[in-house]
Amino acid sequence: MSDLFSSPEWEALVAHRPALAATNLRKLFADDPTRGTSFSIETNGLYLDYSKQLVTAETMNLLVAVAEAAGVEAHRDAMFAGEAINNTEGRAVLHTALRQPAGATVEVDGQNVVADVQATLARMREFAEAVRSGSWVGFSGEPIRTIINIGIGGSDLGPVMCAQALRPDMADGLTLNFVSNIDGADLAAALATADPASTLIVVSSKTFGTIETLTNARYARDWIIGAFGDEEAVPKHFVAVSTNEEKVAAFGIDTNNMFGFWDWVGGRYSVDSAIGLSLMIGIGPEAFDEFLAGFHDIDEHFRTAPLAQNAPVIMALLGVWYRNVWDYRSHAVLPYANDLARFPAYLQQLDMESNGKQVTRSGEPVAVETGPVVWGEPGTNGQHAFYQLIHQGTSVIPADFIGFAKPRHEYDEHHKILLANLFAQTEALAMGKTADEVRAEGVAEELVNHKVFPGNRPTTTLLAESLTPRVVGQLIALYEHKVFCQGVIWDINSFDQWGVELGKVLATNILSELTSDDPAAAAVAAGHDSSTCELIRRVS
Ligand code: G6Q
Repeated sequence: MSDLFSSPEWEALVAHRPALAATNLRKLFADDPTRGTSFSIETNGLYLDYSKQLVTAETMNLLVAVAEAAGVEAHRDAMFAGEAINNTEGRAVLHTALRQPAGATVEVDGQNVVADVQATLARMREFAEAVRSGSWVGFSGEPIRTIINIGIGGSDLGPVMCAQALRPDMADGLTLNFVSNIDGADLAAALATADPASTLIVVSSKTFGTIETLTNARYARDWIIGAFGDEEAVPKHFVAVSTNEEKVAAFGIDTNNMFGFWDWVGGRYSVDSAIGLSLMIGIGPEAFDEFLAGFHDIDEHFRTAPLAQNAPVIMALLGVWYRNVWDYRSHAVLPYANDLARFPAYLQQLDMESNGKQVTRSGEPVAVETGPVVWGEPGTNGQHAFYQLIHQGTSVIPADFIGFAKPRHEYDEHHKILLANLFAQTEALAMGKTADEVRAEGVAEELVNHKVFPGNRPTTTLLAESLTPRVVGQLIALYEHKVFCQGVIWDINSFDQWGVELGKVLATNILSELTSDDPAAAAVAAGHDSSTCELIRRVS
């Protein structure tokens, strides 16, 4: 077990809490007129304002000392160097190699993986251009108008989130749809609006063994074959993205139409690999290159900036401060950009699948609490829904607000109202409203307590110029590295996900019962608990 949590650095951090409990954000701002700028960092056009966090300069020094004691820098360097830091799966963790510029060198087992990455990117670009230009045609000679990406989890959430975030970059006349759920309603909805003659199905699955994806892909294949009455149509309407050539071939997709990646790319870290193929077709290879460049901007910042001026490190440390020292259990991400509607869901997987762990890297019980519940919705919608609890509820919920100086639409007035709301929310959360201030407004005494805002509720504001492909790449990398640093401090493996296995195994068993002649009897015979037996009986 890590001895970080009995180290002087950790003890000093914990002992520091009363100093912050004795003050508040109002006082901290009143005492230091420069606070708004001194607790901020700017990197590659991203501005991170953490002045509305419950920290002082001393807090930050203590937190950075914890990061140093945890060996964040050495772990970071090991990840970038391709060491097998995913110890429970014996793998390197090299999503950073996916966005290295051509010509860079990162070796895994003596092989320069950047050259492999660039070779795949070149094939993806060529294919994406062929589809976009109409030179790739379907079986009956029609150009492709609809792309359906079939994948789930890490093979869906990244492309779907980015496709929405980058709506203004989407090619005219191309529709991108995503099918993930094994609920047939998902596939039915996508196929209902698509014309097989002009539809390309991208089957995205790292393992090519995921039941949801393979079932959806199988039915989509039948849909294509049924439309043309000819199996020969499949190669013109199906491509695969996978690491598993054998299974792709066994499924019936020509491996010439397969785009590969590698076991050192985790599913939730794979949107910048060939898993981004549907996105690349939608936004074009140049915009996809910009997207990758955004990741690389933050990789370089993370790799080289001192810990105290390192944006993902600071975000990680603030999370540790609240999760472990203040016992705040959830973390909200609130983008003030409607096109980032799926960003919280994307981060949910990135953060909760990575850091929702109960044992250390060596398998001992963790010494402290690990990942928080991550959630969120775009502003201003959330303001009319759940912000009440963030302002006046009994739980303190640290939040990241994300905003953009310039919109990518023509409605400037809308954008000013949006930004005004963003800034108003973080100010209200920090400063609150005292009973005296409420009374001074002439509020009746019996309503005063109802109208008090406690304030002192911590937020970070992330501001960028505009929601471009490059900025989307930057934002993802920022959170990837934040999650990484927290995993190092908590001494957990952020790159495995054993917690998703048990449900998959039980579902396979229950499926065989549900498809038997007598599901209720089969469930009893299998020895399920009485609740599960009754539920199975009711649907059979
Ligand atoms: C991500 C997870 C998981 C995975 C899906 C899909 O880190 O491993 O979400 O991406 O289960 O897996 P396949 O891509 O293998 O179908």
